[in-house]
Amino acid sequence: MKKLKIATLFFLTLLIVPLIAACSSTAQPYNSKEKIGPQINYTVTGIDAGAGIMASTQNALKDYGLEKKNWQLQTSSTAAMTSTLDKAIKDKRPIVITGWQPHWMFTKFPIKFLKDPKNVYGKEESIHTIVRQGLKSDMPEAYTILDRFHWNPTQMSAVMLKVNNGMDPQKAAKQWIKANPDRVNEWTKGVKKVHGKSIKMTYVAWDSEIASTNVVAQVLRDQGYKVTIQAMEQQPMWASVATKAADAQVSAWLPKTSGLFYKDYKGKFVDLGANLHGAKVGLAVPKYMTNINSIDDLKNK
Ligand code: PBE
Repeated sequence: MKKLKIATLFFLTLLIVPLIAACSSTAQPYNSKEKIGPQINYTVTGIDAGAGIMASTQNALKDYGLEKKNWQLQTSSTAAMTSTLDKAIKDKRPIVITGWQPHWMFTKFPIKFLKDPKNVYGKEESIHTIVRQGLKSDMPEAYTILDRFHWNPTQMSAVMLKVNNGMDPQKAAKQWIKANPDRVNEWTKGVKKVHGKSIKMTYVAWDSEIASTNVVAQVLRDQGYKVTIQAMEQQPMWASVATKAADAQVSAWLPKTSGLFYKDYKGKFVDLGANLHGAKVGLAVPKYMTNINSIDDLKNK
């Protein structure tokens, strides 16, 4: 019995020691005098595999010659990424993340976008509203509201922040609608009320899309619609509108981030144009990584 315990302990030690060693190589504070790659095991901390920013980052690793140097993109989730970022910043450790705006990560953490001289991520993006074909004639009231729906990054961030602080998204949407009657009135002015007609929206559970989808859904409810919203991966979301299984989505980041899906399903949906201007996507690092300012610096510094 005792022997068994000692043996177990011995093997556990064998397992744990290299684990600790592996961790400690990334647990050091950022050192601007050493190359950045080895300090973070050549890893970019990413989010869910289906996100456009993940595809763009794979392209960036190729185009900037980072893939050849064994840089890799780690898949996780927005929640896991922001929690890893939070811990890294508390210890002043180096980290490179996939970052985008609007998002509370840029208000909550001292981070900056890396310059993208090869323009892999594109400059500014807009978020578009995409509806199914035939919606205009089937549900003209909803179509008008969806067509008019637009807001700005500050307004979207306000809803996101409430949800990030733990509020239920539908409640956050209701509060925002109540506080912004003028903006909402721009979308609904003169539109006839309906009585319990069903409409379905699909979305991906990214913070920004949780905010926008819940606000639009609530405005449509206030108009008299019976609205269901369903979260799913990005590809099925596009397919749902293309096949008319869903009526609308407000989650198309263009021209680049959702660009592949836009191209794949072109002709099978109606693009109602931008509902938000001034979005941005790229790689980001904490501001204390003062000598890392461009994606090129990941290779050279
Ligand atoms: N995002 C947020 C998404 C779009 C919205 C930037 C994480 C993406 O596809 O990358």
